[in-house]
Amino acid sequence: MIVLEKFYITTAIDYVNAKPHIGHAYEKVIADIIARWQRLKGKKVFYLTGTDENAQKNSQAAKEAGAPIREFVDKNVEFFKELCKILNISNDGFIRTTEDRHIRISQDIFKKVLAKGDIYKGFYEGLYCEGCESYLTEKDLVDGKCPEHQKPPKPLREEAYFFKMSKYKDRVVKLLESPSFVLPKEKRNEMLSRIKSNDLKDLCISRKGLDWGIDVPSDRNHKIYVWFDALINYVSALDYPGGGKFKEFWPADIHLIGKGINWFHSVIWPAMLISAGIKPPKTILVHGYLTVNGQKISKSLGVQIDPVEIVKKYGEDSVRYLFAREIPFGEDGNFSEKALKDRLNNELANDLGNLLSRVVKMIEKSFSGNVPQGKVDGKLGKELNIERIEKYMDKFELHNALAEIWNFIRACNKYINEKEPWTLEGKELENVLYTLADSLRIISILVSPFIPGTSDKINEQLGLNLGTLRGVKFGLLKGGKIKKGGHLFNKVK
Ligand code: ME8
Repeated sequence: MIVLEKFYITTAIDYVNAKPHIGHAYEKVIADIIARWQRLKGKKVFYLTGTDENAQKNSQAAKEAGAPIREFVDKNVEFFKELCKILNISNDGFIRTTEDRHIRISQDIFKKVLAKGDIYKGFYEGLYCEGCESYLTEKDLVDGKCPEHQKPPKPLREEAYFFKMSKYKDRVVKLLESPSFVLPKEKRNEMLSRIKSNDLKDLCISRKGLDWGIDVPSDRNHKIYVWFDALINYVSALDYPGGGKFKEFWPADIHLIGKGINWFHSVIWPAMLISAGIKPPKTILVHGYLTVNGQKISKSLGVQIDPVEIVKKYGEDSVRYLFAREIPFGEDGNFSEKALKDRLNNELANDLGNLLSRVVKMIEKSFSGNVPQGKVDGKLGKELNIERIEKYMDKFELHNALAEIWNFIRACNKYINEKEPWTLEGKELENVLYTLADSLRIISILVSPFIPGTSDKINEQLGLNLGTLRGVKFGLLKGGKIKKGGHLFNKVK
C-alpha cells in the first residue's frame, strides 16, 4: 500500500461580528492555492477553515443589531460558508467554535493544563481591547488608543485564571530560533525581539460575568478567554486526542494567518501546546494586510468591499489571480478594481484566453477537432522553467511563480505568431499543433492551484482530465478530441 505524505493547512478562524471582508477572502484564497499545490504534488491534504464565535465582539455586535446572539452568529456563519463556495475554496473541514466537539475539547485542554500545574487563580487589573479580544498594557497604546482598532481599551478589574506562560519562554524562544517556524523571516525576527525584550508574562485566560463563551470547567462564573479556545480549533477540528484525523494530520504543516495575530500563533499557541503535551505546529506563515484603494479596511469609515459582490462581477478566478499575482506574499498590498480589470483583460483574457481559443480553432479547422499525434518541438519546451516554478511555490513566492508561468504562456503565443500554422501543412502542421495542445495541457496543471475553474475549462475544451505535477513533461499528450467552448474570460471595460 502506498502511504501518501500528509499536509495539514489551516487559516485563521474568522470573527462573525459582521460579513466577511476582502482580507478574509484573501487569506482563504492563498491557503487554497497552497493546498491545491500540495495536492498536485501528490500529498494527502487537509485544509481547515472556520469561524471564531465565542468572542465578546460577536455578542456585542448581536446586541447592537438587536438579535439573539445564537441566531446572529448562525446567520453570519452562512456568509463565510458562502464566501468559501463562491471563491471555489477546496477546504476539507469547517470548524465552528460553538460546536459541541470544540467546546468539549477546549475544556479538556484547559483541564490538562490545569492538571499540569500551569493554571492558577489570581486577579487581573488592566486594559482589554474588545476589537483585538486582547489584554493590552499602556505601552501598547498610541494616544491612549489601541493602534489596531483606534479605540481606547476598557479598564478591567476582576478575578481571573492565569496560564503560566512565562514558564515556557525558553522553549518558545528555541522554537522561534528554528528558521522555518515563522515565515517570512522578518515576521520571525519581530516575534523573537518582542519575546526577548519584555519578559514573557503569564496570560489571563478567563473572563468573569460574561453571558457568552465556553465555561471554565468546574467554575461557571468564568468563561474561557476567547483566544485560548479559538486556537484550540486547530486540534478540535481533528478530534484531538483520539480521533484518526488528529493522528493522521497533526502537527499542522502550515497555520496561515495575518500579521496582526502573529504573537497569538507563534508564542501563545506553542506555549499552550507544550503545556498540554501536544507537538507544536511546523510553520506559522504570516501574510500582510490588504487595503482598499490605499485605505485600511474599516467598517466605521465605510472602507470595505464585499468580496461576494466582486466575485459575482468579475468571476472567482480573476479575484484569485489578482490576490496571488499583485501582492508579493508577506507584504501588505492594495486591492483595486482597476488592477483587477487590467490583469483580467491583459493576462487572463488576452494571454491565456486567446492562446486557448487560437489553438482550439486551428485544431478544429485542420484536423476536425482531433488532436494530431505529432512530435514536440523542443524549442518551445525550453521556454518552460518548471524547476524555478516549483522553487517559487515552495517558498510561497506565488507572484513569481505566476510570472514564470505567464512567461511560458506568452512564449506559446509568440510561437504561434512565428510559426504561422495557417501557412503550414502535413507533418510540420501536426507537430506545431501537437506542441501547442501539449503545452496547454501542462499550463492547465500549473495554473490549477490559482485558477482551478479556468483549468477545468481548458481541460474540457481539450477533452482531458486534470493531471498532476508528474504530468508536467512534454510529449505526454495522447490524442484527444477538442470540444470548443466559450471564451475563458470576457474582457471588461
Ligand atoms: O483575528 N487583510 O479574526 P478576524 C488581510 N478570530 N487579512 C486580514 C485583514 C486585512 N485587511 N484584516 C484581517 C481573528 N485579516 C481571530 C483569529 S485564529 C485562532 C483567531 C486576517 O476575523 C487576520 O489577520 O479579525 C486573520 O488572519 C483573519 O483575517 C481573520 O481575522
